[in-house]
Amino acid sequence: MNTPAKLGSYVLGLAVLFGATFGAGKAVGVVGSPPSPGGHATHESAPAAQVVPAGLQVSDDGYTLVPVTTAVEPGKQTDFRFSVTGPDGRPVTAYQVEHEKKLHFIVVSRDLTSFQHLHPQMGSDGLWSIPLTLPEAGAYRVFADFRPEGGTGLTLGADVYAGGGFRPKPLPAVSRTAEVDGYTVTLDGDLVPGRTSKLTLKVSKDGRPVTDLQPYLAAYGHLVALRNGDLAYLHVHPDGEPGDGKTPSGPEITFYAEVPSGGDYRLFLDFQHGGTVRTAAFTARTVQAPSGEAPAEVDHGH
Ligand SMILES: [Cu+2]
Repeated sequence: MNTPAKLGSYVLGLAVLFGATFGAGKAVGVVGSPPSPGGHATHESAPAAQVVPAGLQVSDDGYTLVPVTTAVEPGKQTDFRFSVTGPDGRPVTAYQVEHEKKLHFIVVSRDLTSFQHLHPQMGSDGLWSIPLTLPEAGAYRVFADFRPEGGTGLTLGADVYAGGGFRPKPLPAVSRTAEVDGYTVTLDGDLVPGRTSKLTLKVSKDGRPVTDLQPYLAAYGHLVALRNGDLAYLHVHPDGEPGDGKTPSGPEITFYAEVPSGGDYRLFLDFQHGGTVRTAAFTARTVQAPSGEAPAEVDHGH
């Protein structure tokens, strides 16, 4: 697949991600079809909110996330196991590799203050396992983001509990700056419900822009957006990829994202520098586009 076409389907995928792509079988034909010029023009009058966003269901399109481990002790590493059963009721063993992995596993506390992006190992029987530590007592949401061989991409979610006294934390304040391990990441751009929004994340360290980000899972950054309130899931990928001759290795990473409704979202950016993957987290509040303003221009060009 050439780059523009690939990017085009990402962008198109985003348009419907919170709509139907990763959720319902009905949208299958949409995925991977060539992007129409202007991307989201058709979307303007039909916000994606009518369809169930990804990650809210434990079972969709015949596939079910089946946690074998459902309760763990906080602060203690557990061998967390699960499977994904297919339409025949049996564990799925054939997956398509997406971003270098067959399955991406995201673990988030329900109060959105803890985030882990993991890559479990699958046995030949379709049983997945991953060493997992849930930092504190509470309710967690686990997401399996995958594409069964020959099928469409799905994100299924299930609740997992760490027993004990639970002290929920308030949603961190809205901020355009996040600090992690001496790195500062700033967020530019606004989330606009029903529209494609360009988000630019800029990484610096000790006041200097970082220009030698390392590819991580075939990208300079991975962004997961979760809606406050129900943890609806949006996995967004950056514009361009390492080695395509036009995507810089920092300090800026550009993403296109579309959120289905107004409100607060928690954004988690994974980036790699100096051999370590770190996560910068932001709380972002959507803004309403001024009426009559055209949707964000998506650059599929090149
Ligand atoms: Cu992943």
